[in-house]
Amino acid sequence: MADLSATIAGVRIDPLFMNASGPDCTTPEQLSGLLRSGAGAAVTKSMTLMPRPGNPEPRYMDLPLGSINSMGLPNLGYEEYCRLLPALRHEGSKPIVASVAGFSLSDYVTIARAASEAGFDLIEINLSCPNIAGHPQVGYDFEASDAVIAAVRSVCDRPLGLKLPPYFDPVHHEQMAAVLRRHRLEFLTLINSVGNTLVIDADSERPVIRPRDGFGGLGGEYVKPVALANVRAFHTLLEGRVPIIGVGGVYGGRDAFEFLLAGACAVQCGTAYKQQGTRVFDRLAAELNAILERKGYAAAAAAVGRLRALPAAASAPA
Ligand code: HRO
Repeated sequence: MADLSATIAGVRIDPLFMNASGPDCTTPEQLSGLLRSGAGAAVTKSMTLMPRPGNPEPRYMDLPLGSINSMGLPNLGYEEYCRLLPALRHEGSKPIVASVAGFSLSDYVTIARAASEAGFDLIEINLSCPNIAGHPQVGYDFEASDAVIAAVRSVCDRPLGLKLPPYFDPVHHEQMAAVLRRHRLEFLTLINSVGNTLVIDADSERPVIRPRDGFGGLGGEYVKPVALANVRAFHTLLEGRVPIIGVGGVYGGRDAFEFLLAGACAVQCGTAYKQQGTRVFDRLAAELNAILERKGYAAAAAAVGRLRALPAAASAPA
């Protein structure tokens, strides 16, 4: 059996799989189910200052190769998640990750401080919710991101990380990496759904989800190459110094192995968890273990960032 653990800022995640903040991690029952499952950690739905019912339905749709959502941050509010934490600890010793969202700098500070004081094992600051009208994704504004990171870091004693949106141009990878180098961060989660996509049902001639005229975040197989590229870009630009949790299109052990090669040390699962439930985590671990054993890796950690270069092209005849 290969060692499937990841360690982030001293927090051991074994196996290295967890849910992505998103589907089915809002209620205490859902979080308990994750803690009792084969996942190595559980992540909460992004918590806001006040409880929210979220956007009108339909707001999530399975697609042939993934999903689209515009959930609109339905959650119980940060005070309830902080209050629930001691009871969730009774489900076992797995790390519990607080996902934090905000509509202002002061929201982020209030929630991050409370989550840190409550004792969540990791705190993941969501800078990339694509689905709230009038609130652009913070991660696409480098100055605003810098200010949020500085402010939450100053009130957060627990390991702190960011969940970033996908970037599509190397200039943006470099600009965000420059921001990240200015701060102490224990991890990055890459990537959130690909925001503001539109799926149309040709039969009904309508969008498949209701909120925001059908615009929503795309997940699943569609986004895996985007996610892998972002993991690779930040792993390279930050010289492997900041642990990365990869997310986007993980359905099987082979997908997870690709994320390890790109530079992730742990992996989250969103759409596949939504579609298959908690049993997905046992399958992911078994499949990743089989790949690592077959390839002769004693530990998942040994594969992190080990993407090989293509061999040099043969030179053209003179
Ligand atoms: O709740 C949502 O609509 C949502 C959030 Cl917060 C997020 O970060 N990413 C996403 O695809 N949906």
